[in-house]
Amino acid sequence: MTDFLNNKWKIWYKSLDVNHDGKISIEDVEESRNKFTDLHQLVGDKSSGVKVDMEKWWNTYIFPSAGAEVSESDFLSFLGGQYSKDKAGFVKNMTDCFNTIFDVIDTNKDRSIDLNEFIYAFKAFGHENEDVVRKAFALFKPTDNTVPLRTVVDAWISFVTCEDESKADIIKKAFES
Ligand SMILES: [Ca+2]
Ligand SMILES: [Ca+2]
Repeated sequence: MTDFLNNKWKIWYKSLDVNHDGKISIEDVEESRNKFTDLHQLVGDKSSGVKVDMEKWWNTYIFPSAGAEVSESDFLSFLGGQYSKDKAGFVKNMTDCFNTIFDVIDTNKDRSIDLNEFIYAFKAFGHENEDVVRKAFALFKPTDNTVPLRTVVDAWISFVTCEDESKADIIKKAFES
């Protein structure tokens, strides 16, 4: 696969290192799901439901086995291996991955992502600079501070699967701004 795609996976890895300690571990899961439920002020069953869904997501799509720490080089070779072996299968897996996490992020279940949901999701993953996140949201050209869920999910899928540098990549641009 191309350097272009490999570099995007590195950005993705960094974005999952919620506590910025250079590795992805169960601590990142704890921090992201606690921040997320706090920001949305979820309580009781709703909070525990979201926490379970988030942990399941990390265990299914990010960790090689449940809760197992993953280094950047492991992460890159894992994605690279899947990609080289079966590109269609990889795209399918990444589609499931982002459909699943955005079902959680869309807390009010209206199949769109509003500015608050967007800001809270980024904060939960350790991206606290709200000005940058607001600029990233604007790249989606929202209407009434809202973007269809599909648009945001498709942008993420393209971020982690598309090796065509000539295509505009909103997520890459967002992380670089
Ligand atoms: Ca970490
Ligand atoms: Ca929503």
